[in-house]
Amino acid sequence: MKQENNIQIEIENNIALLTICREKQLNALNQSVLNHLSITLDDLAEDPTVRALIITGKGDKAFVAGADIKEFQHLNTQEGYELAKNGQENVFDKIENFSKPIIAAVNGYALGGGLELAIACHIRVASKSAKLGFPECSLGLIPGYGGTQRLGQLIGKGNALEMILTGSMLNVEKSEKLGLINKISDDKNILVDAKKMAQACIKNSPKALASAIKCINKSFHKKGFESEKTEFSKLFNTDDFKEGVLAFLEKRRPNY
Ligand code: CO8
Repeated sequence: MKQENNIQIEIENNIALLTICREKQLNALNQSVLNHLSITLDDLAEDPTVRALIITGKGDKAFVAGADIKEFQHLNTQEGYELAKNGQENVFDKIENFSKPIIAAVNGYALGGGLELAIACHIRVASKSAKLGFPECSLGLIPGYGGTQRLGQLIGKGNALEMILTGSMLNVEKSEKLGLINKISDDKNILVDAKKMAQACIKNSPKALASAIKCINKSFHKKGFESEKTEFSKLFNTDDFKEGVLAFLEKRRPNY
């Protein structure tokens, strides 16, 4: 096992387990985590002993509770655009297009950027106590790591609109019914079940898996991703965003 800058990596039986380790911040994604996730993905892509990946969060409370709000609270439009662009290109798109199966083991809150991370993965196993949602509009924002695009692909336009516009958190039963997750697992078995899912994939031909991922991804249009970056970054220059983030930090409801 090795740990580098908030990412713990364990490789066993051809499966790499990546654990995001910022437990006190509910594993919120800061730039350091995203940079190291990007480098780790590049390394594992080249490692012939690794045939599938699992991504999870440290502890039993959160998978990932979103992008790190404290880190982006003072950004302007241009900086917000760059942040979304770098994240999309270096992590989220890389995961979606990874040539080996990537399974999200959703072991608690998967919110905002955390749910975007889970839905960029190829398959999702979630523990019974997990909660999934896109609270960005409550912060005066929208999802900026591909969530406005990938969510509708998974659960359909109507359900995606309801989830993002209401910002409601879903339990796993509802999430499974919508197709947002593939499997529900007992909390204590989540990694066992994620590994079983990975094993079910890697008994198959690696070349065929890579081709299947490529072709399935090709069938979805990508033109909305650019609009997401533009709209997301414009919101950084609004009073609503300032109020939304301040309200979160002051642990109160925003007043729009
Ligand atoms: N960012 C930074 N810190 C966080 C985050 C986060 N997303 N989530 C939780 N934390 C911190 C809290 O501030 C708190 O820190 P402290 O102890 O210093 O006050 C600690 O984690 C524990 O959290 P809580 O005390 O709030 O724990 P609760 O059990 O009371 O509540 C919740 C748990 C419901 C998960 C609550 O923490 C919460 O609502 N978190 C924020 C969820 C959220 O809004 N996520 C979306 C963020 S926006 C986003 O992801 C945009 C994605 C696109 C970005 C693209 C480029 C930037």
